[in-house]
Amino acid sequence: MTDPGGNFASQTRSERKAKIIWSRHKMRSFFVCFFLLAVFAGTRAQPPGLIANTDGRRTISLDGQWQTIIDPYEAGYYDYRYQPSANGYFKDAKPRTKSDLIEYDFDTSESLSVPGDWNTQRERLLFYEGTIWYKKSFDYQRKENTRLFVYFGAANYLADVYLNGEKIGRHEGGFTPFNFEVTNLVRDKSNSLIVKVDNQRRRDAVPTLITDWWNYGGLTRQVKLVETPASFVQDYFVQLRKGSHNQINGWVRLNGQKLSQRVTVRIPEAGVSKSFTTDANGYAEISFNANLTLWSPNNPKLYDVLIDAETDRVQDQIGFRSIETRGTDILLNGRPIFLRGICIHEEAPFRGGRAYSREDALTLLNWAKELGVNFVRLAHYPHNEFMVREADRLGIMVWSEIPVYWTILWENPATLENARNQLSEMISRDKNRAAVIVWSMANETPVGDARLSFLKKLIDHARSMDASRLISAAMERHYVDDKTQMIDDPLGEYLDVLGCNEYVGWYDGLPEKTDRLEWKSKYQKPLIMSEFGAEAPYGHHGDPLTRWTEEYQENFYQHTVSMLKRISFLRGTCPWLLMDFRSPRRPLPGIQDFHNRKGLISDRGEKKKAFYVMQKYYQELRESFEK
Ligand code: GCB
Repeated sequence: MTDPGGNFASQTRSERKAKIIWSRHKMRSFFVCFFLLAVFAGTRAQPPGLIANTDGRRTISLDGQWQTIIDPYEAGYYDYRYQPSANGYFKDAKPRTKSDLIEYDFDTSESLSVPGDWNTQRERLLFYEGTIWYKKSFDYQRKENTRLFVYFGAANYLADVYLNGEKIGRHEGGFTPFNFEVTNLVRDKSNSLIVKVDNQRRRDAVPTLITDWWNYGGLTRQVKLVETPASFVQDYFVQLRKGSHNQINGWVRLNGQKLSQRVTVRIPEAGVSKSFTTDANGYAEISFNANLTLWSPNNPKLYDVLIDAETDRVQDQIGFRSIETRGTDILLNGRPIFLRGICIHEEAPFRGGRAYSREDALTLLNWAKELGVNFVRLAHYPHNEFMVREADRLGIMVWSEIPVYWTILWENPATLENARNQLSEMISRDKNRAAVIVWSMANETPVGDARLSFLKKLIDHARSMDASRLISAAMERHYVDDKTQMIDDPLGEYLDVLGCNEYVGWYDGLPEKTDRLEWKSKYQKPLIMSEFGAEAPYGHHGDPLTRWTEEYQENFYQHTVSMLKRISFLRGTCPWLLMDFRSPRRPLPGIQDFHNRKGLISDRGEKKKAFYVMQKYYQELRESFEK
């Protein structure tokens, strides 16, 4: 488990500790360890954590083919007494004499593409859940006054990372980035970077054992080396203060030996140049006024923002907008809006498997635009950074969430810590993206005290990291009589915006059932109908009451849209969902074939009849809200 924003430091310490326990020379090692811990604790002014905006830095891509070993029994990790082995595959050993016994060889093993899930790269790995070892060799020209980090966009689910036989850290959570420093381990030639990736589902993990999406394993996002100066701008938060249209509030954090520096934040196009001095921890709060063109879907204005420290400079493109609620309204830049949304899974159009590229993001987001959206719900976990960056450029508002889904172990402190860490990493990566307006804490979680206390802690944590965005969660609702749906989940009290998933007309009755339904809420808050939908494979036809047909799905949408129009506090809709996706819970042969077919578009890009029902509704909404 990593600590919020501090994965490198804590892991290095604990891993060093673990290594010592396995060593034969216990006493000597103990003193070495004690010394290292003391030195480390002494010099660690603040946790290094995630490096922000790696695209704005000098990087070397490690994408491409990686050598891999499938290890279902974890023979490369545990010895035959189930103890961590000192000579695991991470040693990347080679026989030195003709008599040496070594039972693995990365270099003659098969390769896999990174980024990419393993399931869709080899037919026999489609259902594989377990460990695969990845190895990449690289040369590196070491430079004076330069630090080096290895950065992973994501690894699903548990990653143990080694460089040149030494463990550099562990990361848990399949959808958020992490980095480890390798400055002192890297060498000029033939570095061996090895990652053990394990996607075994666990009851105490986040997500837990059951989900309605494929458990794609592997190094699913980009891997790169990031170079920084010895003291560098590690992270920054540059956004409008909540409710303000011209006051920027935030902070800058440096990392390295020279922590106290003069830092200038510049927005040349807005004529802004403001200087601050970081404290002994490398931290400075920033606050200044700026006359800005605000970011909105109609004008997704991004400014070049430069953070100039004495020893480093980082450049980013940042938009500025305000987002708040008033009664049941959602206000963007002070004006009421309706969120015309669509849910999206991180599933690749056409080729299938995990989406990971800018092209994938653009295909999905442009389909969403064609539907008429100004909003997307990126379900059910943080998507890759391209999605959020492209949404920023295209003017699409984003709901981003963590995989606290269905049946989490609410009473387990380690599960809470894990969820909190994934939340930290999501916010940490995307906090400067104007497109992101909602952080969502959970999806369809059951009402109960332990769950409420768990989610309240996540909400407090999200607000402490970012007070400027709206907090939501996709909740359930219930019947108070056969014509009334009630939203009164106690969680609603702590949210800014209510999210609600409903499937009346699919899991609950036939589409006509929606005609008689009224909706009530205990809260004077805006509602986003965060899911509703019905399944139909593209091209499967029949009459409007025959399941699995495009006509049924169309009928479902027609009735649902009429119902939605009657909900006075509704301020957003996110049908489930843009594109069909793979799911282990959907075996029906000839119809699902292990896909959830609730997409308005098939995984081949074909638009189903229901697409046009939503498109028409969004056209009407746009006209009425923008007149
Ligand atoms: C839900 C879940 C979503 C499922 C969907 C369905 O409520 O939030 O993950 O895929 O229903 O299709 O049943």
